[in-house]
Amino acid sequence: QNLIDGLRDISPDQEKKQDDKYNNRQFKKVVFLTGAGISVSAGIPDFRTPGSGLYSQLQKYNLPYPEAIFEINYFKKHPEAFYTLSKQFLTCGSHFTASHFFIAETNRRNRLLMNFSQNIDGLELEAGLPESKLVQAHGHFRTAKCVICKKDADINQFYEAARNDKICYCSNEKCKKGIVKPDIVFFGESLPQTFFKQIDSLKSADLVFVMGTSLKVFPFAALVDLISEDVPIVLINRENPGIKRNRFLFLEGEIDDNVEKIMKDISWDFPEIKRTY
Ligand code: CNA
Repeated sequence: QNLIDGLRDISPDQEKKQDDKYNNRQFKKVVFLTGAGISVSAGIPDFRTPGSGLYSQLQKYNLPYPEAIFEINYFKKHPEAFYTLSKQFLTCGSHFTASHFFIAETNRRNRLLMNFSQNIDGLELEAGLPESKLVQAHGHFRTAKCVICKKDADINQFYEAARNDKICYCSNEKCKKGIVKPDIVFFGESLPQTFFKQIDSLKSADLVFVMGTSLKVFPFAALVDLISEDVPIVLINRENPGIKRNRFLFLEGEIDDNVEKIMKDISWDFPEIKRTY
């Protein structure tokens, strides 16, 4: 609880009285490490929750194994599976959740250093987070490229093709056969440069929230090991994916309930946000 108190707004007088240790200290360089769990209440399934997660719902795609739908070599041979899945994503018209709002609000109150997200939905931006404070480690759906010649493609043409159960091919006369893929990082592809450029910012974090992730995907999962032992971590998740350390608070259970409770406790106003379940 003392940890969360460090997010409260304090007067300049109180600020002077802070000590260098963590007692009575106001956090000003907060980092969020987030995953699919923070978007579940927006109606977007995560990967690994048994039953409701995407990996439990892929029978209709006839995949050799669930991860194949996001593997670059499989995509080059069988793009239909990913295109069909994207269609489902594109039509769900999701709204940001309490977690996205909390992250954006931390930034509006000048406490956010960076949000490293594994999510590709971009709901952080919808909640008002500027792109400069968001590292989408696994890419996004805002731009697209040809998988062969890497020429930029029009993302709207990808959307159009996906909606009409077609495949979008490269417009480059010399290429033509390359399939267009949104700039999402598939298994077998490297992460965007911004991920590696921003890793250093973790070293100056004074508080880290880990929310909605099973920490199974590397190198993202390794970010937790880069956080200095004296920097507190607050985990908000249904289960602990294996974080063990001294300065550690685990808020177990539904993410939105915990995030809303935190904001109430520290008197941050937040809008009513509809949950889809
Ligand atoms: P994951 O492996 O599916 O883990 C999700 C975690 O969130 C699990 O630990 C769940 O228990 C937890 N969780 C889910 N719902 C809740 C809830 N309501 N309250 C509390 N905890 C909850 O997903 P990760 O993000 O760890 O895996 C990384 C993958 C998922 C990345 O490559 C993403 O691109 C990919 N992904 C992203 C989205 C998206 O953009 N919204 C959706 C599905 C998958």
